[in-house]
Amino acid sequence: MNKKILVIDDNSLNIEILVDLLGDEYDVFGALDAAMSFEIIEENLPDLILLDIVMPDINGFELCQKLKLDKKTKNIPIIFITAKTDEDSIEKAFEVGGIDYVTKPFKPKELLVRVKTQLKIKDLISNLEYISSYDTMTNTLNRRKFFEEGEQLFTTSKNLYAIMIDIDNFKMINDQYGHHIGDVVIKQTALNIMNKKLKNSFLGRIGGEEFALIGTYKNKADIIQNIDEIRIFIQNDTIFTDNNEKINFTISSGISFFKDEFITIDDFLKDADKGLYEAKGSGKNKTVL
Ligand code: GH3
Ligand code: MG
Ligand code: MG
Ligand code: MG
Repeated sequence: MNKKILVIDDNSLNIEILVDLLGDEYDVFGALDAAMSFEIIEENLPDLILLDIVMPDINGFELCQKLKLDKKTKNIPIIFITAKTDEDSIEKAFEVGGIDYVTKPFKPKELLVRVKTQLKIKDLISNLEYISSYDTMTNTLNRRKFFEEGEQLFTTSKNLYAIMIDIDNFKMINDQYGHHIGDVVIKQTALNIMNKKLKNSFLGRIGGEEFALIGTYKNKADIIQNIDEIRIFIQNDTIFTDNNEKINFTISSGISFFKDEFITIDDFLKDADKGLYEAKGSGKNKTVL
């Protein structure tokens, strides 16, 4: 799929020139003012923005500032493309969050390579963000990111639940079938939790075969029912080894609902962990509140 570039310029001729230049390689959208650019962004989040400075309603500096304040658009690289050549404008462009500055009349090849370079850097940053936030084996949040997101939720909401999930007798699976199959079991567990994942929640792999969920609820009973449905689904899900041997396995979970006495997210998860400990001690393959 082509990368998307949004050109924001009050002069439609300037937009046409840039569409001609970039249109072969990229999907180029044009907007004549701020209102139109917000409409386009809503429908088609661009990978990069080329932004004029002098425009009648909101000027390019103000628009850039706005885009950098919005969570949805703050990571889109913005290259200013303008007839203004004074140093103050160049300085301001970078201060408001622009990543590059090109003056009109521009050199077409130069603009192309500048665009290409910024798109490449954006890809690299996205990859780094992914690697630093996700567990690559299961595609769930890694421990660090789970706690970061969880902390945020913990400080902003009260109608929260936390769930600790642990695969039962996992060591036996590793010992009997080998680490490779152990990994498959972990991946399959993550997939099954994600597929049935409770809405408005974060799922993280916080240990070897241990997952945690934190999220907001409307109805406590629904949460308990959902996690128990996941438990039953996993119990009935079969994995096959390379020799077509069938493997079935189970999980245990502990649930906690937020109480004012929890000062930190660790207190909250510890309470969920108590339920998990109880589930393990009373025969496993259980969900305990
Ligand atoms: P219980 O039912 O009480 O949870 O027992 P268990 O055997 O599942 O629990 P325990 O926590 O003692 O064992 C977890 C094992 O998971 C220990 C470790 O060697 C293994 N492990 C940790 N990370 C990985 C991994 O990424 N892949 C595989 N295959 N094994 C892992
Ligand atoms: Mg203009
Ligand atoms: Mg275990
Ligand atoms: Mg464990």
